[in-house]
Amino acid sequence: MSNRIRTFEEYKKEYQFSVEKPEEFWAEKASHFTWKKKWDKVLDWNFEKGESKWFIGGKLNITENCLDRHLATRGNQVAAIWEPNEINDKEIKLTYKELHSKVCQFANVLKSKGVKKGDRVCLYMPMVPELMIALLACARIGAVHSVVFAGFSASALADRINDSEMTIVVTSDGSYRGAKAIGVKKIVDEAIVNCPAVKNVIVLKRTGEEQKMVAGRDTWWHDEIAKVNDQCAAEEMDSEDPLFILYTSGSTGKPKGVLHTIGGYMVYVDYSFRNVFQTEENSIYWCTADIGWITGHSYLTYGPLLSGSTTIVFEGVPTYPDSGRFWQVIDKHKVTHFYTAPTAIRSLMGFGLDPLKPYKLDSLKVLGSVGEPINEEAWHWYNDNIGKGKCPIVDTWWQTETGGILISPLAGITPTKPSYATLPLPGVQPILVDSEGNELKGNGVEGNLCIKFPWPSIIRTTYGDHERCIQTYFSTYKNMYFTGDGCKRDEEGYYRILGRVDDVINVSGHRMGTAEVESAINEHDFVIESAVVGYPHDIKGQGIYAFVICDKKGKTDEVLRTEITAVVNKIIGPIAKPDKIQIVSGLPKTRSGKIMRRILRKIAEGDVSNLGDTSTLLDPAVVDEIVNGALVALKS
Ligand code: 7RM
Repeated sequence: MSNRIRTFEEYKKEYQFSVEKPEEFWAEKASHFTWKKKWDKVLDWNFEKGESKWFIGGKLNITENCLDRHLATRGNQVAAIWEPNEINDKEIKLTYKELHSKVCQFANVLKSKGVKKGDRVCLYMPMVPELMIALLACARIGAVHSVVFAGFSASALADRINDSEMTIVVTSDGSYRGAKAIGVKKIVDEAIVNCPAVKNVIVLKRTGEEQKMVAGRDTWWHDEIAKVNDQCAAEEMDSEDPLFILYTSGSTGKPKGVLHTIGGYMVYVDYSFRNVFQTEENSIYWCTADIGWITGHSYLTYGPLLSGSTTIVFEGVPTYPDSGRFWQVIDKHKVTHFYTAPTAIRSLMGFGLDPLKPYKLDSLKVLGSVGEPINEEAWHWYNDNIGKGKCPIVDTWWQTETGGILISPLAGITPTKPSYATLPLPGVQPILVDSEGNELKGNGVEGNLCIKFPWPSIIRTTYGDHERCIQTYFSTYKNMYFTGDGCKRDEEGYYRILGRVDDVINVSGHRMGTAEVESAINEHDFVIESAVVGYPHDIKGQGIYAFVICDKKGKTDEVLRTEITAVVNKIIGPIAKPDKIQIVSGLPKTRSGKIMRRILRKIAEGDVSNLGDTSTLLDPAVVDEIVNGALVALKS
């Protein structure tokens, strides 16, 4: 378990070395793994073409590194603990040996369905151990997993299945989340009506709710595993073969399938996990993210398993049966490392300190935050009441596209600073630029955050459309990866992420393109045009504010709002539900027809005193009408 930085001095040395000799640096990190064949060359890259290749010619299987490699030393150690939704239901613990056996078993099921190396497999499942098992089973046989968060609607699921041409879906009958049982399979059924290529659906029994099984297409997980054994050799994969596709929202168009490859992702996720969290033998690590997001891929599944830790898979929600659930789970399993999102912290803060009283929280050593900027108030509450002032907080900045954490403190090793992600990890070269792409040198500057040199888990492509990958990430500023985030480097050289500078909003740590929400709203028959912006929200970080022009046909605003909300639910899912919908008669547009979002953002924020110059608008009067309507909407 070494291979960890242990002092601030060591960090500085390692950082320096990683910039001077990146290839030597990463070759050494990669040498700690099991390779079937060593790489011929560490790195090839060309940002103009949006290309990065790592450990070229290397052959491996990531599951041998997550599982087989540990069997001799920690086969009987618990790899994963599943904590169910119901507080009184029994947890499930899987040792490395057991997880290995279940992964091989399900890998054989996938093979029996004809799934081959390179095929894409859709996983649409709740937080059950079988999701982790299915994910690793794909990697075992060289299939590419694409997990779709089970909160997405049938139409969002169908879009993803079709975009990456998936022919098999693994799902469950239903799921439990808090007091609710949700039908999952029926959403898959609805989606597949529009996915003619899907030939197989494997259904895990979780809720026992009656299912319509389509003959020749749908089979039960438990029937399938009964037919196969648990021996499955790991497929030999190329370092640059795809490992997974994960869809994420951008500022334009439909969500993109971010593609990561095996070797570089493995090396970076393992290195960043060990160093950021500083786990040790016997650590009990809990990341509360859903496996359907990148955090659940990198730091609930791959990172912890690569390093031989014990990782918790939690099925429930923070507020069920009551708002002490997180703290109860921490005490129950003696969690040492706890990684969650600012939105969860802010929402639990709202319940005061009473829910904490029954719990000691004395097993905790390290706290983490991810997904959005953590405001100072939430940082201090987390630090004082959960960490009791003794646990370093790692505020980890990264993205689906970066694969792993790029800017963060190393727990207990490098300094922390409330609301700052602080310093780049070794191997990461951030650069701040102005809107023309000029480097902002020195400290005490603010600009757009780019990365000027590749790291091993950088995005390889957007599935099926490499041009879009180049356009989105590598063309805004020449020879740099553009993150889409604004960032400040303070007088001491610490980085503070300021939020998105593009038309992406971050609602409870979930990324959403305003264009995506608008296009869902526009599906309502009466909607003529819409404009969506984010606005500050006490718990969610950002809320969704939609300005909508409708042909009302006698309907009231209230009715229209309800109907529009239902349409968004249907097209994307509940996570994209607008918090405010204001029906307007016009939108502020320039003479060339561009919506002035800057003005709408200010109105949504409630900052109407200073809307800037509106004289260039086609119809300046529309602004007054929107402002008046907004004052009413904001009070509601
Ligand atoms: C891991 C994840 C990425 C976007 C990113 C930022 C925001 C994430 C932080 C953060 C401030 C953080 N992937 N973001 N972490 N902002 N501080 N520690 O969230 O692809 O879903 O989102 O999230 O804007 O660009 S993501």
